[in-house]
Amino acid sequence: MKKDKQYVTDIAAVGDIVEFNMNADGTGTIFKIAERKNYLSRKAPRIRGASYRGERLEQIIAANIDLLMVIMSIKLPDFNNKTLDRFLVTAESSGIPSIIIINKADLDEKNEITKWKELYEKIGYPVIATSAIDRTGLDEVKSHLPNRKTLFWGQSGVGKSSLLNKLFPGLNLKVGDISTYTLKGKHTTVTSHMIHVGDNTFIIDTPGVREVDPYGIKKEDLPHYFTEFEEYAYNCRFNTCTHYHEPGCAVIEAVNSGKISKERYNSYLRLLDTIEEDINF
Ligand SMILES: Nc1nc2c(ncn2[C@@H]2O[C@H](COP(=O)(O)OP(=O)(O)OP(=O)(O)O)[C@@H](O)[C@H]2O)c(=O)[nH]1
Ligand SMILES: [Mg+2]
Ligand SMILES: [Zn+2]
Repeated sequence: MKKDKQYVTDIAAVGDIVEFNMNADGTGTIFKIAERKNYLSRKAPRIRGASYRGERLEQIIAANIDLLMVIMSIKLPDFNNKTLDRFLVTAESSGIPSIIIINKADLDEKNEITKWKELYEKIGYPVIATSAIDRTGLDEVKSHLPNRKTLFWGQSGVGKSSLLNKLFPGLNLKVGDISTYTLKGKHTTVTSHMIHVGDNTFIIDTPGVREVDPYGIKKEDLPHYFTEFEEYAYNCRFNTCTHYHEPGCAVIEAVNSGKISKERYNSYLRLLDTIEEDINF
């Protein structure tokens, strides 16, 4: 199996359904991985200090997922919509539905969550403001979980483990100390865990990521993963339009008239740029 899969960092991932043999010493040996209904992945992070600039491997985050909860925080670390869009594009490209959680609502003194909630709900993503401190939004989060395998994913320090501990007392997941967010690169959760929390109900806590570079997305496919572009893209003069500089671009027109948000369009351009530099294809 190791010989077959040279382009991924791990052969099996959390969420996989596997067949294995028990060994005499109590360990197991996987000999078969069932076909995945879906999986979420990204480009494996660059190794710091490495001079090698070749192809980056695919890192599987989880397999067979019913729902992705993208966890962001409004402060500590600051909310960054470009980061959020990278998570959403990754999920769209895998056909996995997403819900956005904006945590640390207790720190939202300037009421910034409202603007982002409006923007993303208009596109069609449910947004839940939460706080692991004062329990805002926890019931709403919980209402989405039954009969599903839900992945909690996001940057380090946003509060994934804290929220799960509050949702399911007794989990006792390790939570970062109060200064976690300032110590760049400190990751409290270090491996992914799937936990059975109810009848046919599973949650997966994951280690925070610093950045998400979607794996295997082609330039011409990127617009499909910004789902609100679709209805306008249909009217672009060229059907190969990348909505960047082409004349007669209906997406750019929609941005100018405020039908598509500038924030989302700028995210799109940034990602398009990243893909162009890519040497994966
Ligand atoms: N003010 C505030 N702090 C929070 C909230 N949720 C979590 N925190 C704090 O944020 C820090 C990081 O929380 P964690 O739950 O460890 O974050 P994580 O997303 O699991 O981080 P990794 O495991 O590194 O990916 C801790 O100090 C928590 O106490 C919240 O709703 N409000
Ligand atoms: Mg954690
Ligand atoms: Zn266009």
